[in-house]
Amino acid sequence: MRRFIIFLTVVLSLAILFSGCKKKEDVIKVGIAGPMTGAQAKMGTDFKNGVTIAMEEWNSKGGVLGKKIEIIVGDDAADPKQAVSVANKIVNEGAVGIVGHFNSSCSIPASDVYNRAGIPMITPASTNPQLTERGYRGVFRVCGRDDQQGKVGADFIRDKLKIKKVAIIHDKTTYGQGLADEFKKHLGSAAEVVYYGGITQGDKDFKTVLTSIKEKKPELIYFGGIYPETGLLTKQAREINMAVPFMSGDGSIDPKFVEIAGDKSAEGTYLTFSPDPKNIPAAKGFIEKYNARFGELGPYSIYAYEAMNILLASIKESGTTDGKVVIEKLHSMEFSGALGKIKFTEKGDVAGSPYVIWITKNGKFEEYWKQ
Ligand code: ABU
Repeated sequence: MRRFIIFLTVVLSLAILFSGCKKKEDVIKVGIAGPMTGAQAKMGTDFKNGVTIAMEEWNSKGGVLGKKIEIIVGDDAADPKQAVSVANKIVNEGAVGIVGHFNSSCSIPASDVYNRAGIPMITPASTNPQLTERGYRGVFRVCGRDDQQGKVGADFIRDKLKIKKVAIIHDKTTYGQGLADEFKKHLGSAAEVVYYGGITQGDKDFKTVLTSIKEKKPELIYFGGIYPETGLLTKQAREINMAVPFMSGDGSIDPKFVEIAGDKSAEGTYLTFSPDPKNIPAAKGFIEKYNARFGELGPYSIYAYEAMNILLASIKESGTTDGKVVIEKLHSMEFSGALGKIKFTEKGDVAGSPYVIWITKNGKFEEYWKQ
């Protein structure tokens, strides 16, 4: 009897072990990380929506390498510490690659985790140059960089607006301050910077800093930061009778900015961002699908969709999920998809990423100026 119980225990243990192994091999898991909660949750939701459409399209065609794709959603709440925990969790759950994160301040520390695990990471939206300047072979982005974006903003001020006095505010984050500094550097002596200083992300009342800026009579206020603060700064500037135009970057070009600022306050705000995907013929199918299912496209919805497609295409072409092989495939392939042709540089940036100036008009964003 004792022998039979031991035999049964061994058989059951092996059955459990093998059923566990089989389950592991049945699907290919991809991590998707960004702020799913908190003030910037709109961006995380846009990521998730775009990636979900890509995953469903691939799964409807049989998945990749004969396996269905599953996503592991990680919420970093735009917080660098949570981003590292989320990265570890995603790696431990067996993800073979990552689409994320949103904030550069999250992507940079999280990339240490993915690099150690030897899996590729493609961010749809983190634009701080430092992300791809640290020599990590497996770190990629499908968006541009803030050294490109800050320069276009400064060129616009100098060549088009011909403004001579600007105030510069940033949100003290890797992205916000980094972008403000790039803008300031490229502006050089073309305009006088009458104010330069930081506010704190999450604060709600900026009237003290705006009042001191008002006294310096800038012709434009540049803000390096994300839409919740851009919205409040613009709204509160109008409340203290400052009609001065605002300018910001890709972190602010979201309908939420207008919702927070109000149509009238937001009117005329300049924003740097990549060209409108509505003008890319290959993006049409995705945009229609997205609109029907999730409503208006967010700025980075299509970038998240394309990051997922690129990751899965590189796995397919590699014939394996082995991170080392997939990473080299990402470096060597040219991808043709919803954003047109994408080829990564040695650093993992997109070769030739153009920025244009957008303007806010009647509560909507439209392209306004390009070099
Ligand atoms: N690039 C927009 C905001 C995300 C980030 O880079 O922090």
